[in-house]
Amino acid sequence: MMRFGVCAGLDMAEAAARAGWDFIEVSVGTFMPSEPDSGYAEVRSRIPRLTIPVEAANCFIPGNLRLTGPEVNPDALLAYVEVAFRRMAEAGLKVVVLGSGGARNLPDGWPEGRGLEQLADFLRAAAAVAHEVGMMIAVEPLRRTESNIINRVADAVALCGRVEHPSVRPLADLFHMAEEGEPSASVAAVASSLAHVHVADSGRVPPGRGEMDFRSFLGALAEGGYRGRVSVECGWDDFEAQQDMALATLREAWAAL
Ligand code: LER
Ligand code: MN
Repeated sequence: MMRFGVCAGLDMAEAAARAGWDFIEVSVGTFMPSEPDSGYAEVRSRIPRLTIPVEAANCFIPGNLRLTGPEVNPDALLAYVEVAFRRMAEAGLKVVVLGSGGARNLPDGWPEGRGLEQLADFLRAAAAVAHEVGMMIAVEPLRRTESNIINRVADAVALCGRVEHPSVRPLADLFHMAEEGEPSASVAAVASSLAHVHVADSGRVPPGRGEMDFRSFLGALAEGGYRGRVSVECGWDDFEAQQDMALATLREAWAAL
């Protein structure tokens, strides 16, 4: 069964619960990994009281903690990752998304091969922590305007192949696929290996407001063996007013398969 969720801050969680989403996806910053436990205490106490589970988080690594280039600091990264995973796992999360275009962007002139090696090294270290707490890391291809490395689903598949750890698997974001000219049906070939999926309607508007053929995308995922989480990640003019149609659009597309 697919689980349909929505990217939303904790302040939007109860509205998302009322609309009937299966889960929400917050940003890793919600867990304040650079802050001591005392600074995180208030947020920590809010999460168990929500009436919707928080199952995923994106924006894993902030832009100031470099993942590639000459300024990578493995100790600082590991310290951040350890706190993030401890707090996310305690809150019940299952998957964290490494988009993090700012942190992973190759500096001018930095060879792509070295950047990939640095990303693989980081992912191996982070995977060990993820594995300990029973979470997955989803490697997200981002359109070229947001990242100059890992732009296509095949790039994420290749990087995960290089890391070779069961806790690190690729993500497919329908918006980035469309921006990079990847046909939505192409996801079928890798669907069974995916850790997570993001969707939006064309132009990153809420599902139901654009031209996207969700039936064909969800059909390709299902055909390829994916049965997991699908998060809506889009811009909202009015979250409360638009989310019912967004969720209904996905559920109807899935039911029509
Ligand atoms: C992150 O999941 C993503 O898709 C980025 O485009 C967010 O800006
Ligand atoms: Mn995304």
